[in-house]
Amino acid sequence: MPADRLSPSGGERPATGIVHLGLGAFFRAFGCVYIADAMAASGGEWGIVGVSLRSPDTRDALAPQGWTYHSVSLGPDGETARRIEVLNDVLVAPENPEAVLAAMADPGVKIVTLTVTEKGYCHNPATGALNMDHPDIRHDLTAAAPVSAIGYLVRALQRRRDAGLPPFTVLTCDNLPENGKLVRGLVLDFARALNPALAGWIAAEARFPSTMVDRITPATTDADIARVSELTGTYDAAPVMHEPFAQWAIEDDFVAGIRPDFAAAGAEMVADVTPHEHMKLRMLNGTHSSLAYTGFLAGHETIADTMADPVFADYARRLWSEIVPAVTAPEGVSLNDYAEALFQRYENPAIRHRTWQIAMDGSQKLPQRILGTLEANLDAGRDSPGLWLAVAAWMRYVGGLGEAGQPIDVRDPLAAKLRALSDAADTPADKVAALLSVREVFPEKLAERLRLPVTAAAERLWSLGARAAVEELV
Ligand code: CS2
Repeated sequence: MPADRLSPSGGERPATGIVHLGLGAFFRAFGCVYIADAMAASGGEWGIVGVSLRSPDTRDALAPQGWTYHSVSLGPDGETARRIEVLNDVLVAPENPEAVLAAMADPGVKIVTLTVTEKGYCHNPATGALNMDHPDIRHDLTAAAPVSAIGYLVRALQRRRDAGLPPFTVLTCDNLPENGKLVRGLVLDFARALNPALAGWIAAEARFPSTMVDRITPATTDADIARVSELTGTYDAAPVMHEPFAQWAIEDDFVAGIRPDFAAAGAEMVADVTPHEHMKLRMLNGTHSSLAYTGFLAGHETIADTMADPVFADYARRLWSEIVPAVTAPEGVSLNDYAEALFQRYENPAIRHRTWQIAMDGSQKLPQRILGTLEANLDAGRDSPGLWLAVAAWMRYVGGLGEAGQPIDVRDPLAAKLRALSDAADTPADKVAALLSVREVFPEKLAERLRLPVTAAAERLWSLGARAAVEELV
C-alpha cells in the first residue's frame, strides 16, 4: 500500500452553494461528479458541505485528505479513477446539530440536496404521508436540535425566514416516486404542526424539484480501497466505486432559477420527471429488488453473480416483459432498449453489488418498485408471475431464515414486526396472509387482490426453493 495519503491538488475550491444531507457513496459518486462537471463547464460557486446524519466514518476518512477522494468507474474492461474536489467540509449532525443548521441557513447556500434513503423521510411508504408517530419526528417537533432530515429542512427554513433570507431549493435524490412532491408534502406536514405561518411561507416561496437519479454504486469495500491505492499510487481511505453509466433527469424548478448548469454536465433538465421516475423505479429498481431477494435466497452474492446464472438471466427478461406494459415511455425512449441496457449493466462483472445490500429496507422499497406495477397489471387483467414470486421471496427473506435454515441479517425499519408476523404463522399461506396485513406496505385493497397469486408463488417458493421456483417460471 502506498505511503502517501491523497491530498488536495491545491487549487482554490469554489465557495459553498450546496449543503448535502446524507453523504453516502451514492451522492459522492453521482451528484458531486455532476456538480464538479457543471462548474468545470460553466463556473459558479457550488462547493458542497456534506452532512452525515449518523456516523462519523466518512468525515473521519475524508478529513485527513482535505475532503478530496477518487470516483472510480468500473467498466467490464477496465477502470478509471478521477479526483473529485467539490466538498468543502463534512459535518456529523449528531455531534453538532447547530453547525448543520447554521450551514443550511447561510446566505450563500441556495440548494439543499438529499440522499437519506427511503426510510430517511419518516413517511408511510404506502400513503406518502409523514409518520407523525415516528420517534424522530416526535422528537423534532419539540426539540430545537433536530435528528431527522425533515426536521433539519424545516428548522433551517425557519431560520432563513426569520433572517429575511430566501428559502433554499430542496433537491431530493432518493429513489422515491415524484420525490420532490413527496418531500414537499412531508416538509409542509411538519411545518404546519410547528408553525402554520412558516408552512405558508415555505409553500409559497420554496421549491422542491423532482429528480430521477441513476448510477449503480455498491458500498466501498477494503479490497476496493487497496485496489484504488494501487491504481492511483496514493492512499485514499474513502474512494467510491461505480459503473460508467449515469443518468440524472431534473425538473427545472429552482428558487429564483438559481442552480448549477446541470445540463452542461449531461443532466436532462425537464418540465416533468414523472415518466423518467416511473421507468427507472419500475424497470431498474423493481428488477433489482426482485433479483436481490430471489438471488440471495438461491445463494448468489451479487447481482452480477445472479445474472451469470442463466435461470436468473431469463428471469430478468421475464420481469421486464411484465413491467414494460405498466410503464409509459418518456419521450424518445424505447423501453425495450432501456431493458437491454439494464441487462448489460447488471451483468458487468466489475460491479460487486451485493444482493444483501439491495435487499435492505424492502418495506420502504416494495411499494414504488413492485407494487405499483402489480396494481397496474391487475387493473389491466395482466398476470405477473415473476413479480408475484418476487413479493413471495421478500416475504421469505424477512422471515429471517435462509433456505438451509441459516439466519439472515435482515435490515429494515420494520424488521422486528415482519419477523414476528412470519414466526407466528405456520404455513406459507399463513405467512403471506400475515405479511399482506402490514398496511405500511400493502394498502388493503391491493392486499386482497394479491392474496391468491402471492400465496401460490409462496407455496412453490417454499417447497422448491428459489432457484427451482424461478426455473419453473422461466
Ligand atoms: C438499488 C439502488 O440498493 C438498491 O436498492 O436498487 O441503489 C440502485 O443501485 C440505484 O438506484 C441505481 O441507480
